[in-house]
Amino acid sequence: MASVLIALGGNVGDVRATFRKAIGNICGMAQAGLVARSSDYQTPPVGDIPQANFINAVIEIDTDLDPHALLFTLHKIEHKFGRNRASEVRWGPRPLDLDMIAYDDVVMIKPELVLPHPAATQRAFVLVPLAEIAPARKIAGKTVAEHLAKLSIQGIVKLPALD
Ligand code: PH2
Ligand code: MG
Ligand code: MG
Repeated sequence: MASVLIALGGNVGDVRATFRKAIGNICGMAQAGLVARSSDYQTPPVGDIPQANFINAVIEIDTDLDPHALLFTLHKIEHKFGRNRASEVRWGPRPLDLDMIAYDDVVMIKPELVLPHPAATQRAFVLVPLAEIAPARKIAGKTVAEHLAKLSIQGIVKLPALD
């Protein structure tokens, strides 16, 4: 079993409902167990495109799928919830983005998949939810909490649970 961190993001449609369904799909399609799920956070959009605030969250799963099979599964689920990679703008609005942040301690640099996710350690919208569920996990040599301590968390708001 591998321990995998997945970041969820989106800013089109009912994103929190999409997250709930997408997490169910990930567990079903990746034969994965949900180990931990962060709260949902409202986050200001990062990048140059004026767009709505995002919702972000992070989950930890246990799975026997290898990284490429899991990536394929995540892309299928993004597509199911309305993501269209062919027509979307880079860094622009999207209903669902599923990014593999870390797969055990695997280091991989391939055109289709880089592990750990190279930008994750610079993005507060990933590290704030991640610090809620795995502050001591090491990514690229430092803990999540150490990476986060270097970043501004301005504008990031933890949302109350829906249930
Ligand atoms: N994703 C992007 C672009 N900008 N900003 C926030 N706050 N959260 C995201 O998930 C995000 C973003 C493209 O994937
Ligand atoms: Mg992303
Ligand atoms: Mg992505």
